[in-house]
Amino acid sequence: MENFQEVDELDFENIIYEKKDGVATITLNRPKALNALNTAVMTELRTAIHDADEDESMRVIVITGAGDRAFCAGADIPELQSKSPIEARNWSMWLQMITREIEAIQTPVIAKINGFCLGGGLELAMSCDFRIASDKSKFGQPEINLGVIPGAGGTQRLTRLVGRTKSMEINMLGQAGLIDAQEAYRLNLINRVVPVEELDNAVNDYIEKLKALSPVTIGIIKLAVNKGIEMDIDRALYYEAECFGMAVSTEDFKEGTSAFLEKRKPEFKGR
Ligand code: DAK
Repeated sequence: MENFQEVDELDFENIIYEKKDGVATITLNRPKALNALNTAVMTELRTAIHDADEDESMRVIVITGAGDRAFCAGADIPELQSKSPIEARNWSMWLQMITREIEAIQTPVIAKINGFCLGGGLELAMSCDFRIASDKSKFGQPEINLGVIPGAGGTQRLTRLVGRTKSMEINMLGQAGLIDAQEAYRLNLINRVVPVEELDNAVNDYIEKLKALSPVTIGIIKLAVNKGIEMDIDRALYYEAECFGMAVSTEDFKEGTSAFLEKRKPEFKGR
């Protein structure tokens, strides 16, 4: 879509992008605006995600927020206010496309949530494969307080994750419906909640476990889950069987089964 070209990865101004030991970390870096998402942030985020996914040495992507107050407080409200209805629709479709890309790429993506996770920020986190949060985090879809509705999956992914009862409450009550991390965990919205000082360790724990497994098989599981959930059960099970066949065609399948039979640790190559 026009105006949303990719940027040179070296020119990042709104995110911090680091690649180290197989982990690509993307830090939304507008702490004074609680890391609100504007077009510049999202453009850079998208470029970084693609760079990380195309780099075979990167086994996990972590998305987090700068500072100690927020993962992301949602779409940038001044930018949101400036949009015409057609621009807002295009913007919405573009943001939705990025969340779909996060769901479709092979590399597993962890949202490391360290504070407010609201509106478009929660929508971004919900498109990730794992959500690990500090106990200080707060979650919600406060768009209704602005007279608008979630535009990047808040009414849809939230419903799929927590069910209709709580999705309706969180979406309709807006600011009054914010929930804390314990409640988010109880509702299945996040994978883990830990004291803030243990957040790095909790994320590293997931990273180490993921790095020990086959990246191609992880990618196939992502597709099976994310595509299958939108299908009726017969089609979804058939799709799972197709994915299963694809997994069996990999070198990593031969390695995994051989390692088991030879009573040794597998060495997956991602082939
Ligand atoms: N955008 C821009 N700036 C923001 C912001 C945001 N979403 N949230 C906070 N800030 C800024 C504040 O304006 C303030 O800036 P200064 O006044 O210091 O310059 C600074 O961050 C610190 O915020 P507060 O002073 O308000 O801090 P408090 O601790 O008092 O309150 C809060 C924290 C998170 C409860 C509060 O800041 C807040 O309610 N923020 C707004 C949260 C919100 O409503 N989020 C939803 C935004 S709408 C779409 C796709 C997606 C979406 C919409 C359409 N399509 C593409 C069409 C998504 C929409 C949204 O996410």
